[in-house]
Amino acid sequence: VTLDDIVASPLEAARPDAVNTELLRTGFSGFGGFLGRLKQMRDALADLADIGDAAATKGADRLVHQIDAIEPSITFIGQVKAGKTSLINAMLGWPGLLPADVNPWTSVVTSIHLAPAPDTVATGAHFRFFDREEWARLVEKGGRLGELASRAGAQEELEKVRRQVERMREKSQGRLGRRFEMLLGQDHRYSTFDRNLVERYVCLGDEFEDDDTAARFEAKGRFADITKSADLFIDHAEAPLPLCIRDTPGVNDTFLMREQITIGAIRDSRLCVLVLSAHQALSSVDMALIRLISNVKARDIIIFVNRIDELSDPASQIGEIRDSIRATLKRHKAPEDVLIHFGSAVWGLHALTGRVADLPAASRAALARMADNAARTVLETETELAWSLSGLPALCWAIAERIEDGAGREALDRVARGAANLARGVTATQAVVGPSAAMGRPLAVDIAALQAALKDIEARAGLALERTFEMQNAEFATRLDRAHRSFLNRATGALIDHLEKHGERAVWSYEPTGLRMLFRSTCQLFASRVQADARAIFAATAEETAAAYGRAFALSDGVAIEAPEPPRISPPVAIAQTIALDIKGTWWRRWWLRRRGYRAFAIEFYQMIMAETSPMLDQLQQDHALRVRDDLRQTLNGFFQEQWEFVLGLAEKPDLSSADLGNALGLEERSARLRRIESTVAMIRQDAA
Ligand SMILES: Nc1nc2c(ncn2[C@@H]2O[C@H](COP(=O)(O)OP(=O)(O)OP(=O)(O)O)[C@@H](O)[C@H]2O)c(=O)[nH]1
Ligand SMILES: [Mg+2]
Repeated sequence: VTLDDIVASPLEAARPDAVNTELLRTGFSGFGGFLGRLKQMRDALADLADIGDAAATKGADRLVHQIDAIEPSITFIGQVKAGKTSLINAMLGWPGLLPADVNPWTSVVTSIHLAPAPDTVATGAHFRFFDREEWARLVEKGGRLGELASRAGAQEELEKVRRQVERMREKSQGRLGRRFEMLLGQDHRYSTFDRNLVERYVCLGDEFEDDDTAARFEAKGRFADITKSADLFIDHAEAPLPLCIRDTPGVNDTFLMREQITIGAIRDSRLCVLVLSAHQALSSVDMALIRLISNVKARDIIIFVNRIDELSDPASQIGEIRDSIRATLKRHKAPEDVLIHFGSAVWGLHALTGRVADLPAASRAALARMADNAARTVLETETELAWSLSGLPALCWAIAERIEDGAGREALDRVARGAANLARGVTATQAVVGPSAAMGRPLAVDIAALQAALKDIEARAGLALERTFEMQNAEFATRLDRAHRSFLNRATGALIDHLEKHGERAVWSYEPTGLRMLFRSTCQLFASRVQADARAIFAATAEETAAAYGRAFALSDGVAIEAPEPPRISPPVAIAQTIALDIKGTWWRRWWLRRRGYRAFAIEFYQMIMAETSPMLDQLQQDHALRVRDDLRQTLNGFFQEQWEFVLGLAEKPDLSSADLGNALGLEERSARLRRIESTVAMIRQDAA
């Protein structure tokens, strides 16, 4: 069997024709305002490239690339079977795009990259497998749950996890045969995909007892156990701009094996849609979800309560569900003022395909009852009504709004700052080049001195940033450590207190919420200090750079240079990972009953919690802090890249040619255009602010 045999011939590489694209557009039209601003920005840049010299054109090109690269991402997380995958299919107007069914359950973070295009077609897929080391870690330790059980000394639990993992391993080795070992660490790329292909890589699905080899190769989920990530690429006719939509496994994933991966997916997306099931809302088993969203800002979460078609009377029950969700969030100190939307992926999919009449009777009745309640101002068809009540257009609008004033605004602002600097550079060049050209004199700027000055500023700015970061980071480490110790002492103290009051027989448990809150506020403090320091350094850098230009050009009013905005610091989602104290399972009881004597309890408890929480601490000090440092460096480098483009551009014209002279003669007209561009850029920035 070769790889080609494994790849089924594409069945549905293009979207089914029957989809009502008008409905889809109503959802995506929410992006109108943001798109308008992107277009203004592009126009201003085109104009700037037109007026300026080669260096300005290069700078404008770079900024246009930055606009092209804006790909806001949205991660869907939520309860198992809440309908995450179905919602994504409905939002993209492509029923059956991702396998959503009773059986195939998503086991891999799947990123769908949408690119606006005339037609909607699948244009590529990229699947990565775990490497040998990652796989060994999963299997040996059985993921987090196994690690945790082994640390707690819960032998029986550990055995159970081991057996389960062993079975899983045998299963996947059986599925993949001799090629199993070979596949680890590899990746598979395809120039298109269909549902069958995706199923093989991302859905665990049912086990199959079949011995038939052919059936085994055809079976879904063949690679799912060892797939680490999936990226799917789609040209999309209604997509208003490039978007990345991430589907994730339900959070109570077996053995918490992939918890880290889901946490990573949330960190990489600014915006999260938390999908809940209407008849489950937020139940007590969803602490892991609550932990996850607790570390994200309320503005960056949208809750979508799906499956309202299964409620007997959605119109009246929705209010109760909303209240209960808010109460739960409040009780667990999670952000309360989160936007909550309601809807049904099933209604959405039926509306899109014009099959509302085929809905099950109960579902259709619920739709009718809800429609009676909704204020209907215009006569809508049943299809339009179902689409509207599916909550999908409203969800799209909410997503668009959050992107427009969140990640999108930041990306656009970065471009606008670059454009403002570019425009000022062009102005400054003209102020110098113009008059000297008119007088037939060579450019009277000491380029070498200017370059030396810029080099000096760059070196000192880099050093200042590095030093400040080191200082804040050391402080951060100390504070984290202090928080960690104080939690450990408090928890152990509480344990001893319990033992003294109630003796050893009464099982006790301790909430780790306090630790997370301590860590979170330490991270917030670190973030705000780093931001403030970086802002000051960037401002001083811009000021010195402006002064250097002023001197070089002998300009009386100098030049104003826009400082870069410090990068956003992503939320420390690592804090959400499950630790032993979160799991109030049987193993805890057994751990408890096996211990004798206060000393044994206290010491072992301290050690276990220490071992459990240390990885979290490491991740904050390593991954989180180093990411912050990289982002800071990158921002500063970007700023200097712009400056060098400008200065090196100047250096390229030591003597003025007649073309420059011609350019210089159009100075008046150019200045007017420049002022227009500058004011457009300023307006975009003001709108954004
Ligand atoms: N009645 C009803 N069923 C739904 C709705 N959304 C999804 N389903 C069904 O619920 C089942 C699970 O849907 P999925 O979209 O796979 O759910 P998921 O959240 O991606 O599930 P996992 O990936 O396993 O966590 C499927 O049979 C869907 O048809 C809905 O709004 N109403
Ligand atoms: Mg799914």
